[in-house]
Amino acid sequence: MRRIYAKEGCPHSSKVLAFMAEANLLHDYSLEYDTQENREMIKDRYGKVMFPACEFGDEKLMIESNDIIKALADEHEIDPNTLVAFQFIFGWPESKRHTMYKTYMKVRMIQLFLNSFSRIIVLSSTFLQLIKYGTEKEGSLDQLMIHLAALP
Ligand SMILES: N[C@@H](CCC(=O)N[C@@H](CS)C(=O)NCC(=O)O)C(=O)O
Repeated sequence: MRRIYAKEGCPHSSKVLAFMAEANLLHDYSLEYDTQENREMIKDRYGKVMFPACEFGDEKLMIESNDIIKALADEHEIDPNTLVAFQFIFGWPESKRHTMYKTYMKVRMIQLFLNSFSRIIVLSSTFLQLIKYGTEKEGSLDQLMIHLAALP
């Protein structure tokens, strides 16, 4: 099984792994990490330590993340432009990626806010209805409170 060497927290490694995951190629590869043994092996074969690194056919080691993605895409006849999640995160120039993340986070915050806001509305209107129901039915808020306290 061919090996792909990745380093935790390395954006270039993440890019290759995101491509491989969405292209469904990860199961064809053994995923290796930044260990002392692997560092020495990469240095022996390539001359310097660099992640990501990917083995190809004749035990050749490919180092540049974009070259790895292109080689894998060609080999498996995959067009990286058709991979939606991969493009969403990595299909931007490096300089734009940060702005894109910030915009995404803002949208996410608004979504979360609206979500909790609507929950509060639903909860308070339910509570108001309960109070209304209680006062109409039992005639007093105290009665309702006793009922609510007795609920399991
Ligand atoms: N141009 C390379 C850059 C790769 C790179 O800079 N990798 C860093 C980690 S993010 C690395 O391996 N540095 C050497 C080390 O960690 O020992 C690519 O896109 O693959």
